[in-house]
Amino acid sequence: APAFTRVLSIQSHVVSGYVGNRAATFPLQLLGHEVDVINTVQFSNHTGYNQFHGQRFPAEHILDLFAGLQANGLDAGYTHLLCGYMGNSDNVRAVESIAKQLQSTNPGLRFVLDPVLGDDGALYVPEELVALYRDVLCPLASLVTPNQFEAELLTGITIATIDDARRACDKLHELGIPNVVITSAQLSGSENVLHLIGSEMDTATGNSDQFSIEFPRLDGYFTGSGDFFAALTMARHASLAPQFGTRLGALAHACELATATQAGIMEATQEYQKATGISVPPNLVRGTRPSDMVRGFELRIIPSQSLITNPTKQFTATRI
Ligand code: PXL
Repeated sequence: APAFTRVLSIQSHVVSGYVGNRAATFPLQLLGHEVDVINTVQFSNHTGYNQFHGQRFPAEHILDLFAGLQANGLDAGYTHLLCGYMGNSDNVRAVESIAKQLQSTNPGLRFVLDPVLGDDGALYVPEELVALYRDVLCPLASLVTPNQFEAELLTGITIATIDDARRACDKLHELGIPNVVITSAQLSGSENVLHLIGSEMDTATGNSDQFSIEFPRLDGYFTGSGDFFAALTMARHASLAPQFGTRLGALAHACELATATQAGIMEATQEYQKATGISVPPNLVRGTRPSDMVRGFELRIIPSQSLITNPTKQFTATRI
């Protein structure tokens, strides 16, 4: 029987489109996990559009919703906490408090942390969040999914080679995190491919299973793909970890499956963007956004949902 998991996911909500909880909830549910959702913001659409309306919720609102769950004993069954974009230090502190309370009720609770700080050399949160994530949230996490820039910020290591990435993983393990996934790194000499680098540490023996997965770099607009990928990796790892027990290898297999889905969804999204005449400048700088976002820029998560349960691509982890 599949492991029964109940996830509390604390992320953004958008009315239209797929970022934050709107990118994370569906793949988790489709893969069989129960998901409860706390929204940190409610916006009409993601912030890359010309305009967005809505509100950021204060940290007290997030803590109040959690207190409501506690008042009814609804916090007792969580097996996982998943967090994405927090945006400010009050929200990071609220998540710290929730993670600690959940871990005191259930010492086996797994905290999956996507340390959203920025991308491609640009921070999109206040700078003080780097130290807060490193010193306050990372020590509580069982799985982290930084991108290359975030891993560099958290470790102080510039990642240009596989070996740099391995050292960054080791440094993240030293913070107390057993499962590390650097979700995409542009390594020197690898023009059109990106590397995922993962490392699973057996905390009892100190042995680690380190691996890389190469995948194609696509041109297109993929806002929310990091949120989607973190949820997919979490979902696959939650199902596989009990099967692997004390054996290493669950993280690598989870990343193979998550990458296969991610690559398929991104290809479908790119094909749709091409078919609808949405042009991607050939010299698009990753992280930049078009001046007139339309619905067609959103990830094709729903139309290509079969790729979540049954990815058609196959990726294989190489031990490094
Ligand atoms: O992680 C992407 C994301 C999450 N939440 C909100 C966003 C974005 C990207 O633009 O605007 C509100």
